[in-house]
Amino acid sequence: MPAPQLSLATLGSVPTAARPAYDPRDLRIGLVHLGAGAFFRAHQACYTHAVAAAGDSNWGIMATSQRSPEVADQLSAQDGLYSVLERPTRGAPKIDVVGVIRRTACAAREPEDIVAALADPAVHVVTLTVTEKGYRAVGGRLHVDSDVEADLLGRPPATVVGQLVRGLQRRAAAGAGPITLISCDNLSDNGTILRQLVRDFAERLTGPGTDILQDFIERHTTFPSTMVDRIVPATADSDRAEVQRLLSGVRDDAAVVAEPFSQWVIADEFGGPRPSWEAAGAILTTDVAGYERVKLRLLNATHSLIAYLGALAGYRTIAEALADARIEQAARQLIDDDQLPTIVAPDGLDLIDYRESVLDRFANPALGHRTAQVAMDGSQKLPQRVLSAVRERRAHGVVPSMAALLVAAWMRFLIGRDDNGDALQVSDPMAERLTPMLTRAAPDRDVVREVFAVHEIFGADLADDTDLMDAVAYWFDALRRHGVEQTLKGA
Ligand code: CS2
Repeated sequence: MPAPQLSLATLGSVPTAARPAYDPRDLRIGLVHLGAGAFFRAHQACYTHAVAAAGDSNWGIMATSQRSPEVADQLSAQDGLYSVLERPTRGAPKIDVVGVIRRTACAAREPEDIVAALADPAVHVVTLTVTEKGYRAVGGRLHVDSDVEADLLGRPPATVVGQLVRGLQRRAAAGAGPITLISCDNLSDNGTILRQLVRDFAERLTGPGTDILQDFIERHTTFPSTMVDRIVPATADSDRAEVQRLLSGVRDDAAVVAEPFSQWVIADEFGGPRPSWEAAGAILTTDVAGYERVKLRLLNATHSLIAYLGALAGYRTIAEALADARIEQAARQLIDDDQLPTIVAPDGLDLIDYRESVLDRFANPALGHRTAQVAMDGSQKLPQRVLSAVRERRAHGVVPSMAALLVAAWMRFLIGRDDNGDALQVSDPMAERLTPMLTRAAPDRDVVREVFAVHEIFGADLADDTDLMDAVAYWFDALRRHGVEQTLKGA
């Protein structure tokens, strides 16, 4: 007999301790989320779950996936229910069924539903986890590619910014009240960037109602910046099997895995009502930029370095890579020598404790977080994780050596073979453009110069920085010729 699948009908069969402390049917939709992947389910949705458990039934979520109908369909087959499997470094995992997702849609299939939901007077907040590339930003401005162009011409919107602006347009016309749009992606100053992109799109629209829209964006829409933090590896079959065991035999196709740690810092700039996320530990503050910078430069940059070096050296997971003393040493050096000097700690945050807690979290072997997962989309991640700090060091005349190693390791990774010659899983929206540059037979300095000329990643300033390019070329050559182990031995 096939195992029963998680749904409202089978919820009674899962252990009481795992069930939500509220009846999901009682929740009204007050929130729309774009990008219903694992990170959202293990992060923002958990904060809203705690708000519902505290008795506030105004924040049911309409969760929308951008391209993948499977995500929306999987969740809707389970009445929006899914579980979060929390895996500590040691000891037993913990499981919770979350019931705050009350509706689902896929933007590629039901774009109209999203636009309509944004105009619903009961909806007050929109959150987004659409990954760095989902914003289509270059240098903080909207990159008007053919998809954005088509959205501007008025088709049902296929881009994230298109969906938001068409929704705001409908909301403005309907007089549905103020709204708050919250980017929860790892971009620095994500709220300011989102506002700029929304403005860029809206300013290109012509025709009746465009001044009403622009006025609505300026006066009734807010864009708080946020810092989000929780390690969420892709769910593996073995995780689903464990979930089924912990749910007393009930199968969950939408389960997600996460570490116990979770942090959410949000700028307190809401246009209308909001869930009391602080009851679940979120920090509402005026200094998000400080936290964002710490997180992107210390956690994410180091994560990327471990991922590229680890993948090249043949390690499957972040924890395995970090257990290699040379890789750990490089990670510590990146933090101490190159990134920490660019950081002013937000009040009350001890940066040394922060560094140690980050390395401890990375070392959690129970997560099985793959190096290939963190290595994805490097062209979109490196600018805010490392290149912004590089610029600051260069302004002080310093060539940050470990940051140069990170850039070189990313380039070496894009070649697509590890140090043993085995194929790597490369996934990057710019790979098609970059890989041919990296694989051509040419001196390392020329290869690095050509890659640095890609302004979308390096800007115009770094493209002229010969000392920095020399440092990157040195590491790139060493990694190519000697591999990670030998290169780090000499570091
Ligand atoms: C990681 C992040 O995949 C990546 O690039 O660095 O997803 C990281 O796990 C999270 O930002 C942690 O909050």
